[in-house]
Amino acid sequence: MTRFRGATLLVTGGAGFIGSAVVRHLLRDTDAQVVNIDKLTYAANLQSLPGADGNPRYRFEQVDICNAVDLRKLFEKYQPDGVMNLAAESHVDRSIDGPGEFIQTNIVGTFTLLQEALRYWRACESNKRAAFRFLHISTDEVFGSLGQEGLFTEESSYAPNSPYSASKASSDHLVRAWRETYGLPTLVTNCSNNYGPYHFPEKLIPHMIIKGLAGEALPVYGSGQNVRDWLYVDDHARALSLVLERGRVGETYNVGGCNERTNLYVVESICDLLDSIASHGDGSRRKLISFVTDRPGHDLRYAIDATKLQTELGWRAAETFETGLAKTVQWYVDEQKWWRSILDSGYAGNRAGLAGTKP
Ligand code: NAD
Ligand code: TDX
Repeated sequence: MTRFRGATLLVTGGAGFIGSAVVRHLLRDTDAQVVNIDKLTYAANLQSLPGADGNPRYRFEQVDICNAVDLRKLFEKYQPDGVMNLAAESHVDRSIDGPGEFIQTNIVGTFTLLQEALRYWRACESNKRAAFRFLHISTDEVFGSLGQEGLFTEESSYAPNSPYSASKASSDHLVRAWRETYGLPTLVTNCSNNYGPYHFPEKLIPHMIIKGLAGEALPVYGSGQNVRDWLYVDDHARALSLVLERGRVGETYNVGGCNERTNLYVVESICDLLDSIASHGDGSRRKLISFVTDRPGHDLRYAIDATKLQTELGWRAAETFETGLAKTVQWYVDEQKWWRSILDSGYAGNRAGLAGTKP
């Protein structure tokens, strides 16, 4: 292993779903020194980083990315070679009920992090300044909704529809502006829906696995015909370290696994996998599917063209949707301690996001 040898990377949001996959990947597959900066919101879980604490290449700092003073101290203390910004409020339904936190963390937090990175970067000696990278992790939701045809490319225009995606679009624009105006060496990735182990149970796939295991109703929004393009989280983590290492400064890269599926297909697949792994003696779990009120402003379809990442950086997804989903369902069956502790600490799995329903 020689990747990132001698390099220190600040990873914000490293106790979240994708951030923890990035931290696990960096510790397992590279030589990087990793500093996990996380405020520890409801979505964070340090149990998602087994073994990290004992690793001499790992440090944890409980810091809010909106806090400039604290961030400045971290830049001074660690003298990083790169920043990967994954700290965010990430759940669309929560953004409908309470957008304020999304504006704070996703926009003000990214702004604050950019300012402190810029201040630090300007003071670096020339070799360090030339090698420094700021990678901002974003979503395909900034492009809005596709119709039945077409794919999002790096040239797609921004048209965010939810408070969440609007806050992410805003942060992407800030990152671009800090590059164009101040020369900060930034890159942006826009990825499709992730799934895999350590995913907070409010999101579609873990929500359905946990409800399905309990034999409870499986709430599919609207007709279930909305399409998402699913990517196994470890494939995303590998893409991010590649872009940080070899991506061209100032560029954006789309990340996706060519796995378009309707929500109904996803939920039916989970039912079938659960039936085969953990039969509950009451017939197929497909009977539990229940169509409920649609999400306000529900985007119809997302689909990513990842050609640029594949041809420029040689990235390929290792998992298909079928292999990744089977692994994921098995993980939730085996690792019940991880998600039961989230339920025990008060997460009730109730429906969110109806506040925006139009009159
Ligand atoms: P997550 O909600 O699981 O984790 C977010 C993490 O950020 C948590 O650990 C939380 O404590 C931390 N955090 C929140 N506010 C913070 C703050 N002010 N300061 C410091 N830490 C803070 O989110 P995720 O699914 O891992 O998403 C990570 C990033 O990837 C986000 O930027 C998201 O927009 C983007 N993304 C997610 C997906 C997906 O499918 N989950 C897809 C594409 C892009
Ligand atoms: O109970 C549910 N029933 C249902 O039908 C839930 C929780 C979701 N859905 C639908 C809504 C979406 O069409 O499933 C789809 C996926 O929903 P989420 O898991 O909430 O993800 P999504 O809104 O697509 O956003 C996710 O992918 C892009 C992440 O949460 C974002 O952070 C990321 O940017």
